[in-house]
Amino acid sequence: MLIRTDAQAQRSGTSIAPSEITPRPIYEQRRRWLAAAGAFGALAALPQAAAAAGLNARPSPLSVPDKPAPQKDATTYNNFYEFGTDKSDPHELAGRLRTRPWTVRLEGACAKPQTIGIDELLTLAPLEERVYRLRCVEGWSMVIPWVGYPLAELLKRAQPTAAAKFVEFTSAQQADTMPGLRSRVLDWPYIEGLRIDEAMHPLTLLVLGMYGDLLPNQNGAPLRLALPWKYGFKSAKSIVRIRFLEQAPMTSWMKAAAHEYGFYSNVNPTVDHPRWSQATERRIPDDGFLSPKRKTLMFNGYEAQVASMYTGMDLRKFF
Ligand SMILES: Nc1nc2c(c(=O)[nH]1)N[C@H]1C(S)=C(S)[C@@H](COP(=O)(O)O)O[C@H]1N2
Ligand SMILES: [Mo]
Repeated sequence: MLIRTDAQAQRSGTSIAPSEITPRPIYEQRRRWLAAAGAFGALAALPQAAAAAGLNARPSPLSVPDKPAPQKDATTYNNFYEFGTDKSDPHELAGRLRTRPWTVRLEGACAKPQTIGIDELLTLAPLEERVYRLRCVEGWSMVIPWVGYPLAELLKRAQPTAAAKFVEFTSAQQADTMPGLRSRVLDWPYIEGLRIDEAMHPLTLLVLGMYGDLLPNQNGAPLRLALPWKYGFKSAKSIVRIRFLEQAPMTSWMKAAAHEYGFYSNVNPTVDHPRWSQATERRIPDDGFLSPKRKTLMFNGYEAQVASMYTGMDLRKFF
């Protein structure tokens, strides 16, 4: 069965079951047909598009109007250092990543520590399609239609206590499927962190899919974050553990180079990375190497929604 109706989903009590997810080749074929029919560019605007492609997701008012990158670019130009440091490594090498069974452990400063399986995660809250800008610290950006729901929906189930001031995210470490782990470029597993208010912010998305389908391995299957006002590396992929902490966690990138990667890492065109200017960016795939670069926006264009979390903070010091 390729397309599930709402009635069918209701009868079985779930919005989707892993066995009913469209096999990749069929999905690719449908994508090509959609592209040929000219429907591709209108994806974000079509309420039925995500449902027809595999996941039942309603379009979110928090989407940006920017045109999403073609799926091909978003799935072949990636950073996922567990598979290597080249942009082509993740899509060439992530195929062996085991994404089923998969559980996420919630622990630390919370009243209800628990382990949740991926199938339950897929039905925990209504799925939304959110078109977000992703700005990589290396100076490129992409627009991606994610499918997921606010991370807060998951976090509140663990009932964080008053001591929970920060949240730590740990990515999977599968020695036999992740060739990049053999390189000491980062201290594994990949660890990221947020302040609790950032983690609970309605823009912070727990991502389970993109382009209307489940996440491809190279994009962080089966679940990752999308934090559109922060540099891309804050959006940890293939998460297995979420820990509530009293102190800020030490992140992998801070360990690797604390003067280059700050804990906050909010997109800020006025604070440069030592090796890359953050004032401008190249949008993939629209901006070629010869086109003029476009200006990077404060908080990546999400200033109205997030600036109040940082009032009174010196953003040069807390970069
Ligand atoms: N576990 C893990 N998460 C990660 C990374 C990584 O190397 N390992 N790379 C980050 C970086 S630098 C970016 S820009 C985004 C890229 O996400 P995308 O491949 O879906 O575009 O993932 C982030 N999440
Ligand atoms: Mo990045």
